[in-house]
Amino acid sequence: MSDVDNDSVVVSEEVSDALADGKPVVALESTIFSSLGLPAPDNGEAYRRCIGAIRDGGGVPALTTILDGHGRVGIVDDELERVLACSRKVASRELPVAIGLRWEAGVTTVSASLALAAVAGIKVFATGGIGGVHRDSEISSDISADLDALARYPVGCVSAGAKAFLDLARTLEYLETKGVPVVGLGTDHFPAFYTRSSGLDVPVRVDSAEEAAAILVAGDSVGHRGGVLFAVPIPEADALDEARLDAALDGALRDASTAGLTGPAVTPFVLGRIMEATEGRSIPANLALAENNARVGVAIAAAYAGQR
Ligand code: PSU
Ligand code: MN
Repeated sequence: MSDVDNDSVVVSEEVSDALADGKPVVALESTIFSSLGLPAPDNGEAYRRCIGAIRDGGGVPALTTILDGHGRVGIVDDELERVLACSRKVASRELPVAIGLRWEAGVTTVSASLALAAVAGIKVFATGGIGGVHRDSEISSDISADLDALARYPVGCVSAGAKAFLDLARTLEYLETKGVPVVGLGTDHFPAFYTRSSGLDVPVRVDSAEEAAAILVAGDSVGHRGGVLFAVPIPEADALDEARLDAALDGALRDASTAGLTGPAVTPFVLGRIMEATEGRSIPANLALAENNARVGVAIAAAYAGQR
């Protein structure tokens, strides 16, 4: 392992060698692979498929997480079980807490992962779906830290949009306010995670990894301070039926409100209820879109490495 700056963030040897050699590297979050994101054994399966897609694309995966009081970028195989079993959520605001107080383990959300990727100098990050503006945010004030992290860290984030339990129109509005480019990859519409379209337009469409990478390269050269959100629809064959899903989402949100949950507990609770309400159909869809995003991520990272 080699250190970045100090030993707060430890970048694995494989990842730091790849970065030094200008090879494509794709950062991943760890919450999606923990019990907060997917039930076992699907979480391990999701991880293996994402890693496989990145390696098949000629890249190096960099899982971000917290272990033994360090922010970690890249793990070795025998550390994986600790990550999969962890349920201590680390968003960007918990990064200083987890490292400063030497938490034994923590799983990073999109916001914390973007922060760690930026520290390590990784330009591309892939996940399933980002957090966003919650439907009741005018009452709860619940807006995911993922959105501010996208505005802050100079990393391209590949996601299948965000789940429709969020207010996607206001999520897009917030990203515009914060100056985050939202780019549909092969689509004119912002995807809604399990379904290919939310019905909302994306402001920009590209049709290749090369074009996506060109936006990142240009961002570097004009001093664009934050990241870019690349929105990739779930593959057609894996998409869920929209009507059935809407019923599941409404039930999940009602249950969350009855349970009186707030803060970081909301999203994992709603995810769990959606899984139950779709009788598990959401899981293969989730794995397929995460793998697809990892595949797109490595293509963008490779194009970025080539253009720089
Ligand atoms: N959306 C999903 N699956 C997930 C998450 C979101 O479909 O696992 C996780 C991600 O780690 C994301 C986090 O960054 O939830 C957002 O949580 P919150 O809404 O508390 O910001
Ligand atoms: Mn929240």
